[in-house]
Amino acid sequence: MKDLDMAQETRMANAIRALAMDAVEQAKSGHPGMPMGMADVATVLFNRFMKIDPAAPKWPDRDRFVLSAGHGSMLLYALHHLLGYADMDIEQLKAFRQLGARTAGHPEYGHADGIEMTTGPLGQGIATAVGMALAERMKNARYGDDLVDHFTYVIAGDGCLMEGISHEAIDLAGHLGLGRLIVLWDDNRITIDGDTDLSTSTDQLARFAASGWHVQSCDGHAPNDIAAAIEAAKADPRPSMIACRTVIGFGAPNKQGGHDVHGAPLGAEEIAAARAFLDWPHAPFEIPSELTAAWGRVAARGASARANWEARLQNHAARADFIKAEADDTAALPAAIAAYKARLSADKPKVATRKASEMALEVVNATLPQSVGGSADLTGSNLTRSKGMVSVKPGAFAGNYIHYGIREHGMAAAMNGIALHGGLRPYGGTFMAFADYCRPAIRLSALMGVPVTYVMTHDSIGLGEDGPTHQPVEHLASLRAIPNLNVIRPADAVETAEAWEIAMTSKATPNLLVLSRQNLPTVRTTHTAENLTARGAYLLRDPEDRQVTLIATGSEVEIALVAADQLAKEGLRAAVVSAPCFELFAAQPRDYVTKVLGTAPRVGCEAAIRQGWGMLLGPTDAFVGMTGFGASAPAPQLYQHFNITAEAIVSEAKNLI
Ligand SMILES: Cc1ncc(C[n+]2csc(CCOP(=O)(O)OP(=O)(O)O)c2C)c(N)n1
Repeated sequence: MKDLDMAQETRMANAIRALAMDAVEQAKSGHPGMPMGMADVATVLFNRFMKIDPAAPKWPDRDRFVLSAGHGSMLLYALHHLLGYADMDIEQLKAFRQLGARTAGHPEYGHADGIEMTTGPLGQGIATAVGMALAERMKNARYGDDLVDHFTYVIAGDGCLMEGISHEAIDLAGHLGLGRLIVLWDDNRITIDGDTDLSTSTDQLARFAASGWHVQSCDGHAPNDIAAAIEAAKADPRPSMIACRTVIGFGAPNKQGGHDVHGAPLGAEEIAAARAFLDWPHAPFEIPSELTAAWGRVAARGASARANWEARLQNHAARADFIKAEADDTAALPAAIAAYKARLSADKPKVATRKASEMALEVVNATLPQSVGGSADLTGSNLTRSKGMVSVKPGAFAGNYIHYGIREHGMAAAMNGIALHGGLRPYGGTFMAFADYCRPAIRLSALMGVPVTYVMTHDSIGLGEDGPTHQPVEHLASLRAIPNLNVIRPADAVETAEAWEIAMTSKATPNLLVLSRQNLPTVRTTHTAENLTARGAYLLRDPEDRQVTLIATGSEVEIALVAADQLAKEGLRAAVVSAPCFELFAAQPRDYVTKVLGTAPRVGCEAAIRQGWGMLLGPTDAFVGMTGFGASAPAPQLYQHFNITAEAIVSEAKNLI
């Protein structure tokens, strides 16, 4: 960069330091240490490299910046204020961590423009950034350098690198050779408890290098050193990690370098000392116009890059396709699924819902070019790969199927990153029992409201001989406990098709499909154009003047129907409700819910624990399900052994009538 005013760049960094210490002081809570320590690195990154336009925060070809060390949120808010994001005025910084402010304790996706993801749970940022960098290469393979050509930068701390998820992420990025991913590690050798030598002695550079990364170290307070490292990182074809040696809380003369500056306000005395040390005479929250202008030049550089990009898009042969994918246009899917459903109701296949899912994916993937599949090394079991899908491989990103390896957590975070990047819609599979391995990333999908689809097969004791380690029992309850997550457990091929329609048209809610290993008959033998699964629960059998209501999900709907037949033989009238998605049912109008549930006593049936059935069953209603872990045996024997049978339902029903 020509004519770079080095002294001014230092003052630009000090503006971040001042805003961070003043905002934390005002809030009387927060973390000044990390923003003050990384202020020089962040300033060099944004001042000399970042391609962003605060006036168009969603511009598709912008560089992505992920603050993986989310506790240092004031670094991001200070940057956004200085860069001139319209929604980050000084009042927002004064209201740091207060109700209704955009400046939440940790950066939250959707709260303010330019926040690329929610961070705070350490390790999620770096792992999500892998998905963003992968999406960039996949879109680049589709549209070329003219439309897709950007970097993903991450600031990560010791905490992010200690978390297990970082291993999965680093391994995957190194294998795929995601050269557009650059991680700036805040190597300050401090965590909350004290020095890092209390708890780690890993050679991080060697670790990253072993996974195929390009690694360097720099002095995190020497701007030209930082810049040279970023230049070299950009030039290298491998993903890059730069260990930035920093002093936590740099600028607070008596506290810097120690863990006390990590997560508490500096206090008035130390702030005064810092002002003197940094030669920062300005009042709290006051930025001299010279520095506002300097930061403004970063935004101006981005605006001109965007204008050039817009011009290229205007004349590009793939313009319409690109715009459609960016908008995540799913308008064609409902009609395609409706036609497919009609065929299913006529054909009445008896297939596992994981197989039905594979069949539905033929329709989904033929209709939505933005769909990107994958599995955590269980493709043949999850049945996530429809015909004609092409594997993504190192150096070959034109495909649409990702082999995430045995990295469930890394997969889930990467899918968040792909969805957040935009232009692609990810789904990925594993065994339902291993939903626990990716739960923190599923929770973030829900919190951020990104429409990732989780394909969780082998959903109960119905998987049989693999035994209790693989048989989910409590997972449905624990996943249903996550707000803004649709947990959908379809009963047959028709409901599975409907579940896929919900998942792939969903805009701000992740969906988790819970699918059986064992074959299930088609219960929806009469075609309905309406997506009944979207109702959450509906009457599958509705006799006049019912005496009992049997409610079941997934593979247990078949059992409930047999039970209703047995009751009918004894002259007893049982309604049967299929309830594939409790969350969607809870969102229905009250009169619909009342109509479905009726006033007769109810028996619930699900091969899982009862927890979570509170909306469907009252205290005097009955439940046929599991109360503990499963066992290793063929599935039919397990259903008998655990008494999840039509006879058990009949007996409970008769007790209640
Ligand atoms: C998964 C997770 N575990 C624990 C925490 C709580 N926590 C926040 S910051 C932090 C220490 C992180 O140390 P480091 O990354 O070195 O940050 P620095 O002290 O340099 O700011 C911890 C344990 C968290 N946010 N996320």
